[in-house]
Amino acid sequence: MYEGKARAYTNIALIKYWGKKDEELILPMNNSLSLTLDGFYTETSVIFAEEFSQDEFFLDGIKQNAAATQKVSRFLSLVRQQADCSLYAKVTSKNFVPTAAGLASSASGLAALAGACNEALQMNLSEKDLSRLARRGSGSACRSIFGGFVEWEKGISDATSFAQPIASDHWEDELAMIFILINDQQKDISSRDGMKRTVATSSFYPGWLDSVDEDLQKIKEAIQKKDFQGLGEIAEGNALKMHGTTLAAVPPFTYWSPQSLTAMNMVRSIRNDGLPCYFTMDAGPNVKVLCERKNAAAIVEQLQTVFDSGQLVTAYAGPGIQTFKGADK
Ligand code: FM0
Repeated sequence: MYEGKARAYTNIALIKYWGKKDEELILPMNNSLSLTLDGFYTETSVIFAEEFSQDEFFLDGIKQNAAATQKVSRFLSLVRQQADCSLYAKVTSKNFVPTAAGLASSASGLAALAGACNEALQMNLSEKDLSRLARRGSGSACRSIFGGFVEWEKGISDATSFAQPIASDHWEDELAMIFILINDQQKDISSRDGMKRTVATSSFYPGWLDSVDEDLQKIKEAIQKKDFQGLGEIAEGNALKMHGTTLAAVPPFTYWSPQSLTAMNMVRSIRNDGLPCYFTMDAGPNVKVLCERKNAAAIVEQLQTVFDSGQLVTAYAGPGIQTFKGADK
């Protein structure tokens, strides 16, 4: 029997990963850059044992169905191949999120699974190789191996596509991200399906690719200069461009709900009133507000005039993956 456990924190991209050039290897069309957060994380234990006759996946205490287990099982098969192991596994995951508002993230989930497997099977992967492995589970997971600001270099092959931390002199510790949790009843289009449809059909997608390298360059300069306005402007603009591409997909779609627009407008108005803050959004209606730590409480207070306090969660920069011996049973 081989067992291991890992905890990985979620990350939010300031320059988005949007589109794959290789679906199987999960090689992205563009580099992306994220901030790992302390607020939301996944703890995953894995046990490989002779006695198992199939892979099993438990999430927050509930045994998962075939579809959810298949994604995990596909990843486990990759690990088995790489570690030369033929045993089935039991995977037990717990998502630590402040509320049940659809914040469970594939980034923290697949990073934690990769870390737990690395520990259990004594694969002794370097952080770079662990990032490559996590990438195969979910692209954004490769960034959750590291804390703080992280860049995913798109690479040209499995060997060259991985994330790395960005030197920042700990500037991220002075920042915060406020989550505005928006629950609408709309059925979600997963990021995987959404980006695939966009790459295949959106006439705006080439425009995305044309400008993303420049955004990346500028945001890295802003990080070096600790220029919060620069960081926020680039991040907000980049998110809007990503979401713009979905409107020209065939069939078109959007992740925005009316409440997302309300939130975006509020961020602009709080900013115009003198408190610097900027928004970003991913493959869902939640809005994330990037601000300086010293202003977070005042911004939350403003947001509370429209949103319930239960919809507002403040997170700060978080650490890289942590691994533990043994497993939760
Ligand atoms: O995080 O198909 O990693 O850079 O969150 O599993 O590789 O779930 F929605 C925007 C994340 C995409 C931007 O995609 O996709 C970002 C997004 P997978 P992911």
